Amino acid sequence: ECRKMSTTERTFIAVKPDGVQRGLVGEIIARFEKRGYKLIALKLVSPTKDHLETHYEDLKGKPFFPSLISYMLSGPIAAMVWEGLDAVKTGRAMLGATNPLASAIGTIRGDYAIQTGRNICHGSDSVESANKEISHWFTENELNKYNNPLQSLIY
Ligand code: FUP
Repeated sequence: ECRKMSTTERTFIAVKPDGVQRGLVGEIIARFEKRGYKLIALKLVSPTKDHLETHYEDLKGKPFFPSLISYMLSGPIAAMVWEGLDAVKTGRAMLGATNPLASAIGTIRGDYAIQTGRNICHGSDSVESANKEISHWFTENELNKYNNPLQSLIY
């Protein structure tokens, strides 16, 4: 068995327009806070179509792409960056599967969603895409620096 060492990572997490409209921003933030992740950046934004098409550029050409973009344009998005051990993989695990019906109970989607096209949240799928997404959604200035002593014990 090949086990990867846990490393401190940053991931881009967003509450999509349906999640914001349903009042789930606080719930989603609370789960990341309580798990022990550190909040690096947070803002409510209404991005342009262009910005969203770049965010989802890997999905250009998929039949659902136009409806995905109009869904993402349907209201403000809560954009955030969380940091901590294995933040990318664990963040995805906390969100649940892309299709909420396949998401485990106890995950955000498994607890609050039933449709892929209204799956309330986004999380980066690799460290590489996290870095890309963080710089697409935030300026360097918006990425806060502070020390949290509780975060510093790493086995
Ligand atoms: P994820 O990495 O979980 O965000 O999943 P994808 O990148 O594959 O898809 C991004 C978004 O496209 C999903 F969150 C919802 C939408 N989508 C559909 O609407 N239909 C599909 O079949 C797949 C994805």
